[in-house]
Parts: sequence; C-alpha cells; structure tokens
Amino acid sequence: MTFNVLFALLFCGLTLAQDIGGSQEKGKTDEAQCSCPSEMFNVMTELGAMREKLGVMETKLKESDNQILELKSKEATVVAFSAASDGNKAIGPFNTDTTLIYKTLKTNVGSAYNKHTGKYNTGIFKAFTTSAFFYHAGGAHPVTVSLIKNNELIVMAHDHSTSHDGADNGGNAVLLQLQQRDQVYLRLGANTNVWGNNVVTTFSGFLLRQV
Ligand SMILES: [Ca+2]
Repeated sequence: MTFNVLFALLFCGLTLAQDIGGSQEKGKTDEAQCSCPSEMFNVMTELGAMREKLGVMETKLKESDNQILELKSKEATVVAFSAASDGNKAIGPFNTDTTLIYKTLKTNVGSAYNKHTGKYNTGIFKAFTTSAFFYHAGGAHPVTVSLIKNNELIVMAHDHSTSHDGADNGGNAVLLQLQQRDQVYLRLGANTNVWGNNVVTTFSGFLLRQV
C-alpha cells in the first residue's frame, strides 16, 4: 500500500512538472493531461497483477516445502521388530485359542511390538508391512499358528501330530497393507502347542513404506 501511494505521488509530480514546463505549448499540455490518468491506471493494474502472481508463487513454494518435509519424515521412519518366545518349555496345549506373547525382543525399532499383548501396529500411519513367524514344536500334539489382523485370519501354519515325527518346524509370511491402528498378532490354536524358546519360535515384522 505504501509503495502504491508513493508511486502515485511521484507519477503525479512528474506530470505536474511536465504540465508547467510545457505550458507554452498548449497542445502538448492537453495531451499530457489526457494521458496521465490512463497510464497511471494501467501501471497500477499491472503492479497489482504482478503482486497477485507473486502471492500465488509464494503459496506454491510453501506447499512444496511442506511436501518435501513430509516425504523426508516418511523416509526417516523405521519400524522393525523381531520377538521370540522365552523359556525352554512347551506353550500349550490350551483348550481355547490363545494369543502368543513373546517376551524376548531381539529388535523393536519404533516400538511397534508390544511384549505385554503380543500385538504390533503401525500407530498413526497407513503402511505396507511384511510379517513372518516360525515355530518349533514336538510332534506329540498338532500345531496351528495363525497370523491375525484384528479378528481376521490372514495366514497360518499347521502340522498334524504323529508318533514317528518327533519335531515339527513351520512358519509363514505375508505382506500386508495396514490401516491406522490395525493390530497384528499370532494365535495358537486350541489344543495345539509350540516349543517356547528364544531361538526357534519367533515373530518378526517391518515397515516397507508408509502410504
Ligand atoms: Ca508333524
């Protein structure tokens, strides 16, 4: 606003000087008086348009800066965990489905895995993740270990009990697109068991990328 006022005053001052200097040539004076308001209007209009364009460019630059910061934040986010069962004894069989809770955390970057609930989630963001679990078990009982998202069965591993098969090993893995606050965990099927040990029965997951 200040710039516009100064510019208008300067422009009119020049015009006034031109009027005085040219008073001896009436034709030229009349021409200057007629063209001044029109030229000033055009200049002011162009200045207004330039200011508007600059404002739009400034807004776009700020938006770009925010998008770059957001992308950098996503790239910097690391979520990765590997949890293992502890002790050295059988887990199960139980007469109901039971959530497997692994207390030994080999890795838990981003604190995605909760060793008190046995569940992991990606917190406040949507994400592509991969999950894998492996188990060891004796052959006296069947094994059913399922990977559950909320209450939905995603993948599972199963083994029948056999008298001649003294040991079972199995597992599964899956890529999942998780929504905010989805919970993923392992469920031991009713009347089945796994061997609790921190190097043979594990559950891992990591974030591929946010979406
Ligand atoms: Ca078997």
